[in-house]
Amino acid sequence: MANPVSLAIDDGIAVITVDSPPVNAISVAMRRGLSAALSLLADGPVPRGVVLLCAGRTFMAGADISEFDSVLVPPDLRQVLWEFESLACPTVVVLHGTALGGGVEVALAAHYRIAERHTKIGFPEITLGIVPGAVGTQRLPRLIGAEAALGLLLDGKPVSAEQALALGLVDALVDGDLRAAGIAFMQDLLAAGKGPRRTRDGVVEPLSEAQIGVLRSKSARQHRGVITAELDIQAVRAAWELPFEQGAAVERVLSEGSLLSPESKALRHLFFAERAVSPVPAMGPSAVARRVGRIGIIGSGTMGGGIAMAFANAGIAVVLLDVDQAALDRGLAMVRKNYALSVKRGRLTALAVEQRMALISPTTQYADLAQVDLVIEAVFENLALKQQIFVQLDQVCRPGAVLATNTSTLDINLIAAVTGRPQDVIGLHFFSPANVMRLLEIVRTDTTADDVVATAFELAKRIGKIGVLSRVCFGFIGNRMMDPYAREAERLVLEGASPAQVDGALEAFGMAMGILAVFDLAGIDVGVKVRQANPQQNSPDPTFYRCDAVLYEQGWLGQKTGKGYYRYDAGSRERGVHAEAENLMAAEAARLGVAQRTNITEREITERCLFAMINEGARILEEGIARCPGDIDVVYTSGYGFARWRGGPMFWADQVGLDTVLAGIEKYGRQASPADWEPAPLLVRLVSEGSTFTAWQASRHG
Ligand code: T1G
Repeated sequence: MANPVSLAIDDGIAVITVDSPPVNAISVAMRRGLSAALSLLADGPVPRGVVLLCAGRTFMAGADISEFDSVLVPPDLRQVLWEFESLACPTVVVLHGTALGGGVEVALAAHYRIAERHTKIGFPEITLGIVPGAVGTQRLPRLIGAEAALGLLLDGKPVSAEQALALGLVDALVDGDLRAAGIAFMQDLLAAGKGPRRTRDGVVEPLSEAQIGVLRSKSARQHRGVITAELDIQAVRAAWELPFEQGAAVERVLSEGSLLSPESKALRHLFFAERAVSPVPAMGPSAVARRVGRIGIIGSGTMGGGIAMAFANAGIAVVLLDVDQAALDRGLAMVRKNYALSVKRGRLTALAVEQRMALISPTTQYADLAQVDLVIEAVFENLALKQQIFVQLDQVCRPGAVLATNTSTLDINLIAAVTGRPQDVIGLHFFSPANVMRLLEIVRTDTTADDVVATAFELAKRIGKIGVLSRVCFGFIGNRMMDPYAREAERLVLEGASPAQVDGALEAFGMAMGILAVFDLAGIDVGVKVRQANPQQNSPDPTFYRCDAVLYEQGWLGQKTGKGYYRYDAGSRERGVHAEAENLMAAEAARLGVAQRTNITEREITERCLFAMINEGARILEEGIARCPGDIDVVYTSGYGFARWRGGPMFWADQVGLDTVLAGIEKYGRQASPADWEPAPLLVRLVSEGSTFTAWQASRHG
């Protein structure tokens, strides 16, 4: 293991440089290197001062997360930092890039801190379900006060260098050569006769319960269902209730416990799954992204308008095409209205809105798409119409332009086939509202070229989205797995559960919104029309989506009509009981011979919905629609409101045990609708091998 830490003496000042690309994560090698450097300094002649900085694009971005699953190898960072803080000469840390988590804890143990002007500084541990573990919860409140400290820990987002300066987290901002700036700062300290200034010697003013309450409720809104916030509060409380070393011992227990929690395992799984979504590195030299300067969008409805905003927000020019001026005017008015809302909420300035609107050029002429580098078709779901559009695109777009469709159900192979350049055709499935939702399904056809896939992934990153690769099938990854999940939710209503009971169980599990409430929000007609247009996808079971059908027949289309699974007062999104609908659905159950039960439990609801979803996930994996279980988890947590602290459906299935999932599938299949409960062959096989989705994935790559 190469030593990433080097030590040099410059004019009597010791300079410790850490160099461990890509992000200087604090690994065992780094802890060893730091410890060795500190021993040299402690044992040898005392330098006048110590400067610590990092090479590369950033200061330490925290502890090495990949080491968290194994027993931590000594030396312990806490001990290293104790020694660092104990040095007899003054010490300064120079921050740059993204100084995060354990990296900031290193800085807190220095006597002084300076930061390059563009540095971001923060504690993202809460997003990983971890309490900081290198005594940050004790030093930070001593440095900046308990309220500001808890604010940073519970928020999880980094602050700017200027904010850090205002908080007293850093002492000065610097520019240019970091090493020179560190040495200059140290020389000024020495000239002014300043010596060591140990954070651990500070005192902490206690917070009132009311102050804690405010921080707690803010965090609860931000990190729903996550227990780490409460643990952070306990740790910081120890900072004012106990002496430093005892407080550090409290933090240690809380931090080590948090590492073992299911919540943290799930969040760490997602950290790596989100960084592994791109298939491009494995594709080799054929996958160099094409250059994309300007893009075209066809259709200025809700979807097209939202997509246009997503690009304009990233500073990318858009040509927005619709059939006539009236449609364009409506579309642009909607975009403007959405931006106005952001201005009202203080998220955007009026000037920024004008700059973004100026990036969107409306047109009714296909000829105006001649010079764009990528086009996204976002008209309504009709194969013939989309094919006709692609024929036109083939005629007007320049050679090498990427031609994308935002379809959510259609066979993109059939769209690609009408062009003379099927290798340039790809699916870019955005989620509504497209300017907000993070997920982008990138759908590769049988003929899409590698560099077109690479272009899509690069573009996703540029507009702040997380791209996940899917192959072509009905509904791709997300909607295809959603279908059996929703099928069970609404079948449970047919069997006697109330919509509130079904949604309540799903929300208690951790879904952002119960699926029946989602249907009301999206419009009951949307799903009904998709099923009417694709009868081959429907289950032969007579109870299949009958509740939706009942609502549709009555014209109860959800929020837009004030009635659906729930009843809504005018202008309100609050769900009320829609007794009339529940009665009609009970009558439908009677007609179908489905006995309504009063003994449906929360457990049955979550198991039926989630096990059905996981079963479909197993099929999707086996068919190669999704590359890996982690990709499915990213789709669900970033596009479908699946609780991050559950890790996504496939990770959750592994935690529950695939044998339990399979036993449930078999049990519910015996209970009713056996045609819909056929276990996926992959699931059966993994259970027979005592395996998991994670192990299956590892075996394919190991
Ligand atoms: N550990 C291990 N690997 C990491 C890592 C980390 N902390 N941070 C990044 N990587 C890898 C990442 O997997 C990817 O690898 C590559 O670096 C580039 O990352 C003791 C308990 C720093 C803002 O949570 O937020 O400190 O895919 O693609 O967009 O109390 O990475 O190339 O193989 O994301 O420029 C707290 C997590 C840890 C920071 C850079 N720290 N990292 O973003 O690049 S807990 C974090 C980030 C802790 C202490 C506790 C971002 C970034 P590969 P990237 P990027």
